[in-house]
Amino acid sequence: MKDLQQNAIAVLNKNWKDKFSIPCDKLYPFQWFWDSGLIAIGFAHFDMPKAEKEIETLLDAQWSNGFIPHIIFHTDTDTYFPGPDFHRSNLHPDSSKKFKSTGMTQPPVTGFVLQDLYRISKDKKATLGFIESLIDKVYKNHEYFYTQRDPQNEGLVYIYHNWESGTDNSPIWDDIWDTMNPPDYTFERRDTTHVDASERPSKREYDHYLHIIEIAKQNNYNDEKIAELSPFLVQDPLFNTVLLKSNQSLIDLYGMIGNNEDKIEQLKKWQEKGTAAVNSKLYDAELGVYIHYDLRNEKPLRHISSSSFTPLFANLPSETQAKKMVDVMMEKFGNPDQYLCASFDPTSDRFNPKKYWRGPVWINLNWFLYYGLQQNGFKDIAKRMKQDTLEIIKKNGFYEYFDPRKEEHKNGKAGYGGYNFSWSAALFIDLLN
Ligand code: 9YW
Repeated sequence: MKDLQQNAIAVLNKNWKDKFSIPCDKLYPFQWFWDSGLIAIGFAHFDMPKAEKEIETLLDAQWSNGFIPHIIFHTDTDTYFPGPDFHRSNLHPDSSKKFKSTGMTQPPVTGFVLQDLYRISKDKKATLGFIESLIDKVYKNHEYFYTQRDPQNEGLVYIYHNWESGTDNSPIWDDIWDTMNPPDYTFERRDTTHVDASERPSKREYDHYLHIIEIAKQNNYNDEKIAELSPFLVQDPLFNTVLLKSNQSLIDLYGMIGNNEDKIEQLKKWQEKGTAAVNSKLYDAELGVYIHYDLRNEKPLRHISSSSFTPLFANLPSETQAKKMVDVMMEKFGNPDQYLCASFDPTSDRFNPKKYWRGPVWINLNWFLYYGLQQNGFKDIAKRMKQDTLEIIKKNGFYEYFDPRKEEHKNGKAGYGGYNFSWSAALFIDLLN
């Protein structure tokens, strides 16, 4: 494993571009929000200045309203579609004057990442000083979410695009696509020139993705208009868990820094309300797990995905809920012939073990679940989650996603998508240490 750790370090150093990291070569040549945060956790184990720079660069691209974009286009390249000329996020009056970016966001990992840097740091004082220098930006990002992304003041924030979820091609979104009928756009895909098309979304799926952005652009990315008009408006359990976990981290970190009582008080209010709302609105007692809610069409999306179990990561479930949820996880996803944890219910007919978010194992989701299980006292299952994660990387390398079926791993060709993928390397390092 120690050799592999050296390989992981080499992957991160190779994907480092002076002040930020790319998720992987060719397929994803820019900086992505949640990738950046998770990558910083890996760097923190062996190169704290790079970890800090990664976060500094990310926050440098923050808009004046507190919003942080999902992709920051640091360079011009035509190997990625849709690029900055399609997104045109500068239509929004508060957008960054310094960086080109998309006009959508991603799971707000920054708060808990700062706390992870502190956990890993060997020089706590210096790291706390670093955190103090930019924690207010993260607070402002949370304020953006609670004031602009919660139209009914429920304590839950919405996402307006599947690319905001991070779980971009989940079968859950099929329910939303059924409610839409976008034009048949003409465009040139780039992803399928780098990766086998069978592992990526279809042309028709891309039509839906682009259509939602067209509507946002027609309204200059105005949040109120998006809440009113976007055909995709979803309260996502993973996204809200990440926000609540980060809230808790900000409370802890402000507590350590001192003199921030007002902010702590506000964060606690968001925290209380959000926790109650996740448990009442997003918990499905019959299924025994957390699910997504379609705010546009006012209906629950009753599917089980790896996101369904992530509230463990922010300690949101009660003991009874947690127990039930882990039973469901083991019953549906825990088959000994499969690695933990498939990204979508392996017993569903929408499950596809090779296709992008429709079944494959993702290292970041396994990492959330490992810590969630561990924190909630499920030590044995946490151990299996960690061992499975390390083993699939050992057998295949640092791929973007992996086949959950063990038999596919015999010849070491069960890794799919991008290769030498940064967060797979970064979180591997964190799990090893
Ligand atoms: C895309 C970069 C991103 C991740 C997302 C993942 C994928 C990008 O890659 O989306 O172009 O499809 O779904 O979570 O941030 O690694």
